[in-house]
Amino acid sequence: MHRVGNKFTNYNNFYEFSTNKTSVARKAENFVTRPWTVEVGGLVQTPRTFGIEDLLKFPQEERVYRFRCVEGWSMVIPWVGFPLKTLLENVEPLSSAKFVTFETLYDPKQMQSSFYAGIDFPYVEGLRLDEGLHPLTILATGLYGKQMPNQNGAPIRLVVPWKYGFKSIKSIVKITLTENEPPTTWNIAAPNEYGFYSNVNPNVAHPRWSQKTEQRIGEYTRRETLMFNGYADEVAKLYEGMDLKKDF
Ligand SMILES: Nc1nc2c(c(=O)[nH]1)N[C@H]1C(S)=C(S)[C@@H](COP(=O)(O)O)O[C@H]1N2
Ligand SMILES: [Mo]
Repeated sequence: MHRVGNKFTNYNNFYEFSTNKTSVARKAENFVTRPWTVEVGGLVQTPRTFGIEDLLKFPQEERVYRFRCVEGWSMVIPWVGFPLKTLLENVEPLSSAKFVTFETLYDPKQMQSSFYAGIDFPYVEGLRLDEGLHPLTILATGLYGKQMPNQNGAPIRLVVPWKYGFKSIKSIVKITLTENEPPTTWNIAAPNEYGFYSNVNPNVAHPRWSQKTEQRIGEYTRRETLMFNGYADEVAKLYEGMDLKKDF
């Protein structure tokens, strides 16, 4: 298949394939994403395993979002997908569910496993349930009007535009609702560097660099990083009463 090839889709973080951003697309070229299922369960009324074809039947919409990696680079990406809320309502969360957790496929036969990426696999992520139900949170099945390229997390990945990119977990096979805050991959690897919330926040420096500015890929000067990546009007209320310097 023709590979979508431009600087936006060939500059990736997908450590299962490579820790070198410009090698991911080539290493993921033969990644098999059909058939594909996503098992949705845990604290829900009606656990269900969806085939990717079922998920593609949810009404798909285009969402143009800013995307900010914790490393200090950013992009603007036209995603195609649907609100995570649509999927979660379908399985009817129980009132005891407080968090939603996600897991990426880990298949060492397809994913290069001969190097140590510095993180454990399968890659896992999580959100508080109200974050997961927020209308800006989507499951993306494509970008630039095309089906999701392998390197960007085919066939379905999470996109949470007000959080650092590592929360936007790729190639999801499992979604589980839980009562307790779940472990997350980067928090396990370096808890003092990557918190559970990881909201884009120019006022909280990474221990090794400032987060006040960012390099938009393709531009020549750095931009100021915006609180909640520019989505404060929509999401700040989710964090009222929290100390975002402590609960980062
Ligand atoms: N499974 C998995 N998901 C992942 C990652 C990863 O290594 N593995 N990297 C994360 C990071 S750090 C970023 S910045 C984004 C990058 O997404 P993109 O390559 O589509 O721009 O994916 C996130 N999701
Ligand atoms: Mo990232």
